[in-house]
Amino acid sequence: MASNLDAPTHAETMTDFYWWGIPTLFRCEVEEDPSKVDIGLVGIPHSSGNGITERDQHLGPRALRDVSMEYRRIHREFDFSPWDACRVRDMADVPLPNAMHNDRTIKDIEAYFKRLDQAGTRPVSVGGDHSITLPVLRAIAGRGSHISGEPVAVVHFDAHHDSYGEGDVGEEYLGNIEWAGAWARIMCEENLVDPKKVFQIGIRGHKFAQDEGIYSKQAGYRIIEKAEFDTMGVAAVVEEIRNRIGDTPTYITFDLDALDPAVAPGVSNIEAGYPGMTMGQAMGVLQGMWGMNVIGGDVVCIMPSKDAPNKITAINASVILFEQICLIAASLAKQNESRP
Ligand SMILES: [Mn+2]
Repeated sequence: MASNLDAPTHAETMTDFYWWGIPTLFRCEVEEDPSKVDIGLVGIPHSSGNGITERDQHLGPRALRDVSMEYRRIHREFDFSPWDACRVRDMADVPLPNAMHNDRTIKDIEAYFKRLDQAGTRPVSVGGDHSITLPVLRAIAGRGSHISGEPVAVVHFDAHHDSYGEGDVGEEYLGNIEWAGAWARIMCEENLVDPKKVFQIGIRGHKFAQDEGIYSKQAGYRIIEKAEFDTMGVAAVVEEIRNRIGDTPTYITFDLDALDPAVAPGVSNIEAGYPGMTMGQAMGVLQGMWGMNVIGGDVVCIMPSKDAPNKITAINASVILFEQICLIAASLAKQNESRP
């Protein structure tokens, strides 16, 4: 019988093929030790923060590990490879032993991200429902955090405000306090953000309540509803983001329902009735943020079980994650250059 002792290994031969081997986010190496990671790609398979709309949001990280394998790219617009600029690693999933209990899980997620904050590892998370953004911000934003040390700016893409509370939808949602529609209020109540530097972009659809979004308005968030976005155009939106935020540490959170259902059908709270963002509009804003001090990001609310057969929602989610990774890598590269 012929010996196959000299047969090549997977690591030696096949790593460039997206369809081969064990899927990781963007084909990155797996590394759970934050001290060895500059940008940590983290799965947060959580769905009890929005438990009655669609529950399969916890399947998001698995879907993105599959689809993003094919999207390990070099940025065409900026001729930039984030993979060469810094250590981008797949840090696997946040352990969620209380997954069925949202408010306990929010604490588990925060504890996990505090380890990243201590190490200075900037996170890019794959949700999960939108309740995951609050515990990430509690770890990396506001006074006492290592990564920012001050209230941060937030660029929030969404069809919905997610700042719901007493004035509109109610503070508690079927027994959950820190549910997927409350994070954008609580982040301000806890001084994790500078409300004048919070953008809510892409809000659309008929209202849930007469005063829907009242917290956002009273807090002073800059709300750019989709209708206003369409009047302003991408360049004006970018200009306003850059002017208002400047060098303030900035977090990007992207609910895929900000996109039009035609390009993102697999989302948990599909918003029909007014056209959502095109990928061109979303990419225009994200690429317009090049050079800003981006400290982290997430993409949330993907529903793999409702995606189209060609997985277009997951593919577009990969593209948005790639932009976030590039923005953070470029910001880290800039920081290293300016260091004496
Ligand atoms: Mn939403």
